[in-house]
This record gives sequence, structure tokens and C-alpha cells, in this order.
Amino acid sequence: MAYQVANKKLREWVQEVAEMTKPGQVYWCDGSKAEYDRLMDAMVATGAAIRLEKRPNSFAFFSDPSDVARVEDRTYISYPTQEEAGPTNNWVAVDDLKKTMRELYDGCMRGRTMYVIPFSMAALTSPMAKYGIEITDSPYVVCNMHIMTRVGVDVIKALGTDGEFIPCLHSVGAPLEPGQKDALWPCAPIEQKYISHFPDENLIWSYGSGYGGNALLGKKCLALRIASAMARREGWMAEHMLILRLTSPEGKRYHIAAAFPSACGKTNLAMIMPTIKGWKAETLGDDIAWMMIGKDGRLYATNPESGFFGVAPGTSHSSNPMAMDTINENSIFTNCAVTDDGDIWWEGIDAPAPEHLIDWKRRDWERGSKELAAHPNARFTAPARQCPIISPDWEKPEGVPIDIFIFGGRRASVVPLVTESFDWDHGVYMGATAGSETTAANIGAVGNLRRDPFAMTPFCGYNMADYFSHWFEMGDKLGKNAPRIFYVNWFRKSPEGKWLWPGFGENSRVLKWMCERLEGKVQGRETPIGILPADGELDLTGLEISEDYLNELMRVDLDAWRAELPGVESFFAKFGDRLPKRLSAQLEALRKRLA
Ligand code: OXD
Ligand code: MN
Repeated sequence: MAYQVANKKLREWVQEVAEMTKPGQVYWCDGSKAEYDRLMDAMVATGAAIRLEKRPNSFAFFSDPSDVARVEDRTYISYPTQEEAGPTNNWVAVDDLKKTMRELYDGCMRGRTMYVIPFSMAALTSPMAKYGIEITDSPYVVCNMHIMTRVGVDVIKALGTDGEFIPCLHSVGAPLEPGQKDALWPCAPIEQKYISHFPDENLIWSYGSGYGGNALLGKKCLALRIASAMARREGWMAEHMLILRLTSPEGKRYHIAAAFPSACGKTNLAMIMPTIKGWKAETLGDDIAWMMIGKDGRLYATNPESGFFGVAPGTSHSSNPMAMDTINENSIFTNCAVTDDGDIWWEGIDAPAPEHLIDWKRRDWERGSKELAAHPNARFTAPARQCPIISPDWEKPEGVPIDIFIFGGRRASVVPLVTESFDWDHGVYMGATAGSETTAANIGAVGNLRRDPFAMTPFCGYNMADYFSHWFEMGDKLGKNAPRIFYVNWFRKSPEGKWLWPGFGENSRVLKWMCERLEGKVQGRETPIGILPADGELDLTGLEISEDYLNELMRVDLDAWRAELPGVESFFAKFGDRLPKRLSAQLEALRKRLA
């Protein structure tokens, strides 16, 4: 051990895990650049990583073809009873799940190094910070954690002799026998993968996958699943939301937190370049918001992460120039294609495909090939501080006060471009009934409509019905300080299947309307589903959009909305008596307004 660890519970837990997993050696991480460089050099030497000549200190990795995304079917929220996990989570009883996983963990790190990673979610000095210790046998995970979280000896110091930490155990589940050649991306077969959470103990056990949220346990496992359960107990919020600051030409600041399911352009919105004159945006977070009520009664948000783990395909200088500038250096690319001159490439990047690439399956790829060169869920891992529009306040310990919540999803029809809720309860209904057509970020069928309340379906660490109640309770506590709530759909299509709205930087027009609603500068138009922009309220200066498209974007198709009601009703029915009455009352009120 390169440093002293005064925390007895931590020392004992590490020893207990080492006895169970039987690694070749144990290494305590210090979070230093030297450590990062050493691990990367070693991975380049084995061929697991490729050093990219064109991007300083950047590396490409390729996963096993079976290990390319979060595995929701193998993700468990484990309580003594299934009722506590609720109908949207996979559940196995605590003792049974632990028994199964202990058998898998037994000797699973043989022949490998066991790394102990002390990390903080949120700036160490933030009142919202939570400390975690991830134990992993993957050096790739260590390097990603260096970027995504604050790793270092400072966390060990902050823990002192008896500070609380969240134990996060991870193994790729591929022990090495003496003399056995390691795989370039070791992992276990799908039926042995387990991403397990024990919220009563603030405990995470992950086995068998090395990819993203399955393995970088600070992100979805800690900062959402475990944190959401803690937040409910402690009266705060852990949400799957980006955080953005918008400044008006008059210099007034608005803070926006927005929840979208995976791959709905969340990172693009987080790094938006407004196309409307005089408005400026700053990024504070692209995926997760932790929010607490401040002394002034407002809701303050902080981004617990320190990096971006963004979807690469489709990212370009036109879709997200700020992301492109963020990933010029010190970045990790996973499942992107690699060019002959040592750069990365993916479908939808600015440059046309070169004649030859190494594709994400490490095969030669020729231009014109029918196969995708990059996996649709290929990712970049990049330090948040490298984002050119990162807010100077992104690490402010107390966070920023939220004015606006946005929910949304990917809907080709039915849902208009923007709708404001009538009040908090109606906003909670909007969040609770949010739906999206599925994409490649989650393993499963692509293109089905899935109800994804608050974009939290895969991330809520307790019964979702109780989570809805928690939203109502937070609204009651916030009272007149509660953020206003809006619902957006950037993805509506014409009957011919054409996008109606240009999206990206043009979404700033919609954000401006929201800010003007807060100021009472625009009246909006009341409809049965909420408040929409009245004619002429959306600033379309300089945008070419046909009248037909605009009308279709703003159309409230009452028949289509009525046709959605049975789906919402059966979705709500899943929660039985636990569903808050205030939510069923909202459904009834909507039914009446649509009648
Ligand atoms: C993500 C996700 O990776 O939500 O952020 O899937
Ligand atoms: Mn996400």
C-alpha cells in the first residue's frame, strides 16, 4: 500500500474481497497521472489499447462483441422483498443473489491485479459529495474512473478513521490460470453477468462485464441507483439529467435540468450552441444531476461526475462541436473505428469514411462495406474540464439553482415540440408518462415505444411508485420555489417520415420560449395537454421552416392523445395501490380535458 489507510472498515472490506476473489496482487490507486500513464502503457503493450497518434494521450479500445452496452436484463435491485424493488426492476432476494454472486466471485481475480479505487462523486468539498471505493480487476476501468470521477488519496484522507463510503465491487469475471493468455477484453458470458445493487446497505456488486455503466460503478450504479434510494431517505434528488446554464442577452441566468432516455441527444443539448442572437449556454453536466434544497428554499443541482461518457456515432462538428473539441486529447475511445494514421472515425463524424479502417471488431474495413465501422453504442470518455463551454461554476460546491425541468423522449408522432405543465403535479405526470422509442444504448429491440418515467426506468434504485411520491413530496417542500416543468420532443416526423424540427443549436429557440414563460413575457396557448407556444411566440428569426411543418410540430392531435390513455392506464396499473393518488388524479383530469 503506497499510503496509509486509517479507515478500518475499508481495510477490512478490501481484505475480505481479496480473500474471496484471490487476486495475484492488490494495488491501491492514487489517481495520479503517472498511474494512468503506467496502466495505459501496459495495455498498449498487450494490444488491449491502441495509442492514437493524432490525439495526444488518447487511446482506442475494442470490447468483446458480446459486451457492448448496459445489460438491463442482468441488472438487479435487491431488497428482502420484491415489492421494495417494484415492477420496473429485476429483483432477486438479497441472500439468494449474494449466494450466487459469491460463488462467481470466488477466485474470479486469479492471475489478475485487484485495484482499489478511492473516488468522490461531486467535488470533494461539496455538501452533496459521496465517497465510493471501487474494487476492480480491470485497468481499463481504473483509467476510465480517473476521468469520470475524482480519484485520489484525498478521498482516503477525507474518509478518516470512520467516514462512510459506498463499496463498489467489480470483476470482469475472467480468472487467469497460470500461463493462460489473457483476452484483449476479458469478460464473462451474458448468463454470468450481474449488475447488482443492495440499496439497504448502499452496496454494489458487478460481475462479468467491462463496459460503461456495467463497470464504471460511480456512474449509473452509484450516482443513480444507489443515490436515488439514498436521496429518498434523506430528502434530496438523484436524477438522470443534464445541467445547463442559459444566459439571456440582458445577462439573466437560467439553470435547466433535463431528463431524456439514453441516446435522445442529451449530450448535444448539454453542450448546445444557441443559434439565437445574444443567448449563451454553458455546460454543467451531461448525464446526472444531484439536487438538494438550499438555505433559500430553491433546488440546487450539481453534476457528480467529472467526465463525459458520450455516444460517439453521430457526434460531429455540426451536431455537437463542443463535444468534438472536448475529445481532442486525454480521451478514451471504446468501440470506435481507427484510421491508418492513428485517429478515430465513426458513422456520422464530419470526415467521409477513409478507404481503410480497423473496425470495432478489430477487422479490416473497406469503404463501401455494409457493416458499421463503429458500434452504434461506441463511446468517448473525456474530462469535463476540456469542454470549451464548461461553466466556471460546474464544480461549485453548493451547485446551481434550477429554474426549469425538461422531460422528453423520442416520438415520431403525437407529442408536440414543447408543452409546459399547468403546475407541479401535472409536471410530475408528464415525467411519469415520458416515453421514447428505444435505441442502441440499451441491449434489446430498437424502435419500440417504451414508457420511461423521468428517463429513470433503468436507474431507479427502489419501487418507482415511491419514486413518484418522492417527486410530489419534493414539490410540496419547494412550494413557490419549485422549478417550472416542460416536455419536449425534438423528434416528431412528417407523415412522409421527415424530421420536422432541425434540432441541435436550433433547440435554443424552444429554451428561450421557456425562459420567457418564466418571465411572463409570453402567454402561451392553453390546450388539454398543457401550455404550448401561441402563434408567433417561438423566435424563428433566421430559421427556414415551412408553415406546414410548424403547424404539425405544434399540433395537439386529440384523437392520438386519447388513444394513448389506455396505455398510460395499464402502465400505471403495474404499480397497484402504491401508485400515488395524485398521479391517477392527473390521468383522470387529462381524460376529462380530452373528452
Ligand atoms: C448513458 C445511458 O450511457 O443513459 O448515459 O445509457
Ligand atoms: Mn445516461
